[in-house]
Amino acid sequence: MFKSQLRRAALIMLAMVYSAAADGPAKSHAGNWSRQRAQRPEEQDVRSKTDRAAQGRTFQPDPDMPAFTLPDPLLGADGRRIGTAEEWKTRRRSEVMELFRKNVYGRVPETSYTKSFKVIHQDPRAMGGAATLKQVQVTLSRGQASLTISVVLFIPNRAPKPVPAFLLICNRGPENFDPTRERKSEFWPAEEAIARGYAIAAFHNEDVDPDKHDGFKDGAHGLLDAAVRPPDAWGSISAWAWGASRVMDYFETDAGLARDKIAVIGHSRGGKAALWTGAQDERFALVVSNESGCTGASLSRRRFQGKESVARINTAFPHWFCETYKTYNGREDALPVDQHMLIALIAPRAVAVGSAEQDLWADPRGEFLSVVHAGPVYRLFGRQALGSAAMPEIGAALHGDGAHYHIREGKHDLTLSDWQSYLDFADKVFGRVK
Ligand code: GTR
Repeated sequence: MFKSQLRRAALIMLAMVYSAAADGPAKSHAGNWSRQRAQRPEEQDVRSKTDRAAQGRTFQPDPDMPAFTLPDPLLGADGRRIGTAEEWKTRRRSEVMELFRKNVYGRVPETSYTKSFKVIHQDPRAMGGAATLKQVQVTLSRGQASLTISVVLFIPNRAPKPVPAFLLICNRGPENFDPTRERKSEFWPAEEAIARGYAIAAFHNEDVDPDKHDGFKDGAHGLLDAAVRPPDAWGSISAWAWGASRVMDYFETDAGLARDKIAVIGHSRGGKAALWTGAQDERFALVVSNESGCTGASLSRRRFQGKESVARINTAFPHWFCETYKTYNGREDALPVDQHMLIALIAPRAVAVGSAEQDLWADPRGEFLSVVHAGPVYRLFGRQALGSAAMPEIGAALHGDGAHYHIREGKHDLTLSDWQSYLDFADKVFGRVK
């Protein structure tokens, strides 16, 4: 036991030296996943299991793939380079946003609608007195038509208000965010968040737009679309992101929540939506993508066998993105953006990306490299982002200045250990630990 701890400490030090060497005097460090906060035994169980199996292992080398060049986030459409945060904010950011709207996620129609919030159930003694439960209906209406997003929200009772909060765009069934807590799911570990002083909320993505290709008749599209959908009309990922922003509209009215400390999180297709939410809606202070893969955090230009491609995602899920995106099927190099530019749109706010070792479909290294290549935009704001160009070892995390990355062993999923890693980073982002 003692021996293995020593070995781990040596590896952590090595990784720290390596990451510093790779990218200057960054504040990031590997291995803190297992080093920090040893106080809760149930957490240690999860972490030590991961660490035991993975100790010292790094992610596998890249398979063969065609060479590629990433578009430069700092090169403006007029050919001039962006050199300051001010130039990024006033010139380049909106250009990049527009490229993503036009070519990838589509554009939300400007149709006007009204919104209302209704707390339909409240329990100040939920979770054995640890939390207050609120079930909130966010209703968006246009004429006689409306849609309602059902939000489950727990706010910790024994924490000074207002508290930071996590909002999950839940792409699995609502049983994963059971308000009664009879069913508990690692996908949304509410007790864990509450114990750590965070509010935690979730809504089902299908409340906003059912996840099926029905010709955009139902959900938010049915509510807001014009009779003819242009080639850059929004798809379902964009609709879910829009839904997350409407939940944020409610959060801003809830005095228990710190409106400047709200994180949006999603897994896989929910992670794609979380990134697009955070890119557009600057009210989110932290954006978390768990294994979001293709057209989420991973770089589209990395094309290899076994990884999801633009053609494949557009074929399997023709309703997720705008029509124009399909013109890039098999032509990733022609895209005017790549996904590092999506991460860059979040700068200088905090971003966290997590991968799983066996989730090759999502391309873990491609997810890591997106964060690395968003670095130049973070640096305009004086932030280091990850501060390392080397992937952490399996089971470890890099908590940089503005950005986080971890890779754990195992398969495609959002697990308690992923959440613990994001909560650790949130503690840092929100100034809860040094
Ligand atoms: C897959 C899809 C991925 C990812 C995943 C999920 O089938 O190819 O892009 O979104 O579903 O959402 O679990």
